[in-house]
Amino acid sequence: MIRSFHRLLIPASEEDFRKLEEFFSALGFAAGESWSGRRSRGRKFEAFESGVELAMGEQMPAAEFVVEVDNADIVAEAARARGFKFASEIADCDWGARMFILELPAGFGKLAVFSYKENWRQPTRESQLDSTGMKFALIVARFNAFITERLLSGATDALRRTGAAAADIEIVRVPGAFELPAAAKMLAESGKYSALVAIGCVIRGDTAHYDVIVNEMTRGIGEVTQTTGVPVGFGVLTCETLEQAIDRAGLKMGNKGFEAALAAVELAALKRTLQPR
Ligand code: INI
Repeated sequence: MIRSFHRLLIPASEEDFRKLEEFFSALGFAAGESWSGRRSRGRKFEAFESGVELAMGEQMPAAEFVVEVDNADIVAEAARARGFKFASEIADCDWGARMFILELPAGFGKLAVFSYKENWRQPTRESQLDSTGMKFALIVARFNAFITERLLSGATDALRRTGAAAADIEIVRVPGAFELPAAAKMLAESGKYSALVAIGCVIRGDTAHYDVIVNEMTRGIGEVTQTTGVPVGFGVLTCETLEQAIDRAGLKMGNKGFEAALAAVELAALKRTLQPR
């Protein structure tokens, strides 16, 4: 059984040894075993996965050493800041990576550093924010209309910007946040909509039963998605003060209605990819 595999470099001077130590440490190799005898010493640098790699074909890196990192652009910047010598600048490769090549100190050859632009080892499903052809219902609480109307504008804006037609966006009004789950359930069960967005605003100062309303409404809205399979974007502000609500309805902290509509589009798009028509 093989215990370890290392490429042995024997620098001609202490100074070269030091330069190489600094080079490999700066690139992010983990410190390995160090050893010293009466007339010799050594130090290992480790990488998570290492060994021998065989390759052939075009566009292979012209380097004796090849290192894969998480983000080659960040490592290239760090290498430049330390004055390392580049044999070739960072650039896209036709095999889907970003790569640059460094000259090793003390004439030990070249080291290619690359990162993949996409994580092909761990494919990820990410839906496009495309609502073209989808149908939506936006359920809006009248309570705190000063805020909820702004959230509604944000939500409509998000749907239109992602491709939904104005005629495919229906607006349904309810008295307060407490009524959102029941209305969402009826609309979801109608089977007419790709997704819904629930819009409301509950302010602690306005209600002695804030926690009751918030808990019931949040649980109810979550349950609609889970029981009907129709995504419901959660565009309800639950705030301590009116000022916090204003900030989240289009001022300093964005627009919760816009965010909720994008989330609904993303889930509806995901559903579309999961369910063949
Ligand atoms: N409804 C809200 O949407 N926000 C509030 O802050 C609020 N407060 O303060 O009470 C509120 N109450 C009304 C509630 O949602 C119901 O509409 C009402 O209780 C009738 O069922």
